[in-house]
Amino acid sequence: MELPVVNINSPVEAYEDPLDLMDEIESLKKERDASILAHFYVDGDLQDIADFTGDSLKLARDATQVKTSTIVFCGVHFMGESAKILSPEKKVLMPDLHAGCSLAESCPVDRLAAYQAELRAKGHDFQTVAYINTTAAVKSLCDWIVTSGNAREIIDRVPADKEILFVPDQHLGRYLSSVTGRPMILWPGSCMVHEVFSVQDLLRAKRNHPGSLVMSHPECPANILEVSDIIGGTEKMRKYVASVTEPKTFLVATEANMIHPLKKLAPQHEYIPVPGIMTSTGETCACNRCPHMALNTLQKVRDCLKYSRPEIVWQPYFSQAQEVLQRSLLQ
Ligand code: CIZ
Repeated sequence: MELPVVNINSPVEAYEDPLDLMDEIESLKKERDASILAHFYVDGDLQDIADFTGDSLKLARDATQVKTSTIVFCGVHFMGESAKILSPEKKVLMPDLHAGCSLAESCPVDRLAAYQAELRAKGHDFQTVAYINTTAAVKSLCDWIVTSGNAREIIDRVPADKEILFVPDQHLGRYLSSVTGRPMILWPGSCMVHEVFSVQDLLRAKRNHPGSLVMSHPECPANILEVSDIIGGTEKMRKYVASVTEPKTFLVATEANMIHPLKKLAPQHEYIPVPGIMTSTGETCACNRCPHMALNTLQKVRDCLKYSRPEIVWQPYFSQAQEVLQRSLLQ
């Protein structure tokens, strides 16, 4: 079979009918014995064709349960890595291996190793807790992995006599420190999507929609969380809207594709994505969309099934990351 020439500098795909692509994907899935896993932050069409949708905690667990020999992971690179690490016997394909994560990039493995050594040399006795949005190489240097869905529970497992180094999301770390009462040494990373919400715009939107509720992801900075009614990861957001029967307006401060599963689950409500703001110009922008998640498209899902690539390939440091991921997410 002839492989396509991949030009990563040319993101524009020739138009193909989405319904035709969906049919093609359905038959390729059978041919290749594959299941599709899709994160809540990818495009709604991809969530609709997926066999499993969820946050990274649920998808990591789903990856261990799928019956097929191949997984196509629609999300970002660290999620595909976690699926491979927890299910090494499966072939894990990703529509686009360039789908990275600003948080993961903010914490390179060599800088973390140097910082841990510096803290130890200064006499700190600590455990390292990493948000799942990190590379597998970074995970291999950590004691615990948390997701937005299990963070409190995992932090309770860190012995009380140990300090906590939390990487890489300073906002999530600060929030977790406030709710658990555990002081933390924070790595100065942040998510490019959650960092850009403007508190002024949010307060204006709240005023324009009397009775609305602000629902924010804990990756948002403290000034956004302070004016929020509900703070939680994507699974918590879903549970919350499903528990409210009376129609409400929710102002949602997270990746805008999250509106798709919320609408599907609880269509009685109105959901308004909080816009991002471009700090250089002060204008609102579409930066509440993650550019990495947006690299996942129907065409790329079809192509990765057709050509069985690109694939997450097992790396030597995955074994160490496997231990910490299993302990944190599966036990
Ligand atoms: O845990 C995840 O999947 C992320 C990155 C966000 C969320 O809350 O689902």
